[in-house]
Amino acid sequence: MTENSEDNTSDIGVLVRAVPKTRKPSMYKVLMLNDDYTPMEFVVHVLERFFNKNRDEATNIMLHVHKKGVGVCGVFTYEVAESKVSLVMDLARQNQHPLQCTIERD
Ligand code: TYC
Repeated sequence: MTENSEDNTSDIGVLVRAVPKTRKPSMYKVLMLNDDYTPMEFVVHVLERFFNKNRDEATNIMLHVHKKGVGVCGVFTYEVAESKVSLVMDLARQNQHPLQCTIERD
């Protein structure tokens, strides 16, 4: 076999897909909403526990939400984003805080 690329008479037949079969999943932001009652420390705890933020990152996000009204906790696939929202809202409800979060297509 030579290195001549136009001579494919002895090539092994390998099918190459023209288009990838898989698509990248749509991503979703989990948004945290401000309210007047949820303690700041609880919001920081939620961001550390469910969004893997360190204390400084969690404090910055919490303060952003406190001042601006809304902020991004993270970006996930739909199922993971929905699961995070459920975990946050369940813990808030258990502690009688009105904390709300929601998802938005990224
Ligand atoms: N605004 C609340 C307070 O003054 C703190 C807070 C921050 C609440 C972020 C919710 O998503 C929130 N205690």
